[in-house]
Amino acid sequence: MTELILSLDVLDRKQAVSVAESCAPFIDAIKIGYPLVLSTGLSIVSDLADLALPLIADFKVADIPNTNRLICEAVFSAGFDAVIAHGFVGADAARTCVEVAHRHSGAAYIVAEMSHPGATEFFHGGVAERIAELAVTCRADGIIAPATRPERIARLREIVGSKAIYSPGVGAQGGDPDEVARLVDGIIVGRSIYEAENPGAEAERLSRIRR
Ligand code: O7E
Repeated sequence: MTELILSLDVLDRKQAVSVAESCAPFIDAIKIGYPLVLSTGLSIVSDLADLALPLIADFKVADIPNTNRLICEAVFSAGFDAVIAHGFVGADAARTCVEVAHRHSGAAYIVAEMSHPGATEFFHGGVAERIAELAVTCRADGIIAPATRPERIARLREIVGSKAIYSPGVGAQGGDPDEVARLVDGIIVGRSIYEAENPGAEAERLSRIRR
């Protein structure tokens, strides 16, 4: 079954908790990134802990190995269950994120290719494929691949095999959930859910589409 991951990119703590609570019965995890953490601080993690859903830190970690280690240690100490890191920084830096995650019994996912139009400038021409190979070598738990380009997901699937592929870009960015859900392990959805009049109902609708 394809998972549904809520991308909770709202800026207000009350709204974040309210959206998460209404969606909780229909989602498999919550992805939290800079917009929410910079607005509320890391205490948002404890505010969401009662929902008992995995919390994924989308900090797209992209630094030297030592700094990546410090960031990932802070992520797992804060209570997150998984971290997202960039792979273009090289195997040593990416592997550090994976090692810290696994030491904390968590998961680490590597961004192989991004979903926005400009991503083709650098990720195409073999780079995304090399990052996907790196993710396999570094024993990452999975990769991030673009819902806006299903053909690219299929290509990256050839490289990562049964490793998880999580895919943002459904809805607001134009990706078709029906088409993408068949190719990936989880779709990551933000605005289509949290900007809906009834976020819980939209999450429920998407949860039915994916199965
Ligand atoms: O377009 P939305 O509103 O459904 O939100 C998509 C979310 O996924 C948002 O947090 C954005 O930062 C993130 N994202 C992409 O949209 N494209 C990418 O290529 C990568 C990500 C991302 O989350 O990367 C780590 C999973």
